[in-house]
Amino acid sequence: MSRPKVWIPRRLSAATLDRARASYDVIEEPLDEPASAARIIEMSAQVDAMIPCHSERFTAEVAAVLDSRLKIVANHSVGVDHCDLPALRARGIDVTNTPDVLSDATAEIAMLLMLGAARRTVEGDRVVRSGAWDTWSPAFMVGKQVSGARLGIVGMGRVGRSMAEKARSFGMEIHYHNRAELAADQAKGAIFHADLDEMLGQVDFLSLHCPITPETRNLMDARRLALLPKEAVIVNTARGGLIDEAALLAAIQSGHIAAAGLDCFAVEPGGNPALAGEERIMMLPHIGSATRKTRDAMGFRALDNLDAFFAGKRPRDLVN
Ligand code: 8YV
Repeated sequence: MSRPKVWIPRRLSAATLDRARASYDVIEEPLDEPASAARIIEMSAQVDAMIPCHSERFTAEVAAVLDSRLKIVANHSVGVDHCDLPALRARGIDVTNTPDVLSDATAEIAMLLMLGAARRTVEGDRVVRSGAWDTWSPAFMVGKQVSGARLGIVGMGRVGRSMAEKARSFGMEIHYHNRAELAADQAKGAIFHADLDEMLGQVDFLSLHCPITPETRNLMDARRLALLPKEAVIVNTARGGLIDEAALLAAIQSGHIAAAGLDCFAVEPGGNPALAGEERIMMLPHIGSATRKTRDAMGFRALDNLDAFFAGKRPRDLVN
């Protein structure tokens, strides 16, 4: 029997590709940019499965014209906002994701951004690197202390809980807003707020870890940013569209928000040039899960889902 054919449009880890080649007929197309809708549609007639990233968009329009040969989209991402899940289900196409395996790597980047934004890292690096460091005083580059402060987490899923775990080791008091209150063994003392607005007034740092949906788009708009205490710090490693970037910039420039750490932007790749002149915003190019260990684990999790599917079983991470 011939082996299933799998399209891998992006440059996945070497270990992932080796394992994929061992089990499947793989069409590798290591693009350094997202595959276009036209390419996705074209490839759907040639393969039984795809392993795309969050950068390949399976909109309702794309789903409607995919070839009936394609049976499964085994994403190399935990986020599935790039996939119209009902539209793909309507075409009989399974969609899977890669939860768990990227939680620690993403929470590490959230910690990095929280610390980096609070302690003025962008400005400090620039001052030393440019040779402009010509003075020192106890009043020089004073930032905001993370240890012992209050952290609000929006979205207490796996990444949010990993962030809470790391923040606890800094003695932070953890607050969270989530669709449902967690059981005590998962909350580990974190304080639940059913109402996001109510939580915002009670935290010094805010970190976003929820998916983007029509309900959460622009979740942190001008009104909610104003609910944070003066000189709060905001961190986003989830999806750029959760924050109204113009409102964030205005809140930073007014001094209401002290700093921000962003790993994701409304427009990616590229980010928001309007934020670039503001050193109190630390920015990274969507690298939350970009460690060798996690990239291998994500690739393997996507392949586990494919293996189950082609063995006639329900993939562990089926999301539609
Ligand atoms: C990845 C992500 O970098 O998993 C997600 O949803 O946004 C990131 O972890 C990306 O999807 C890699 O494929």
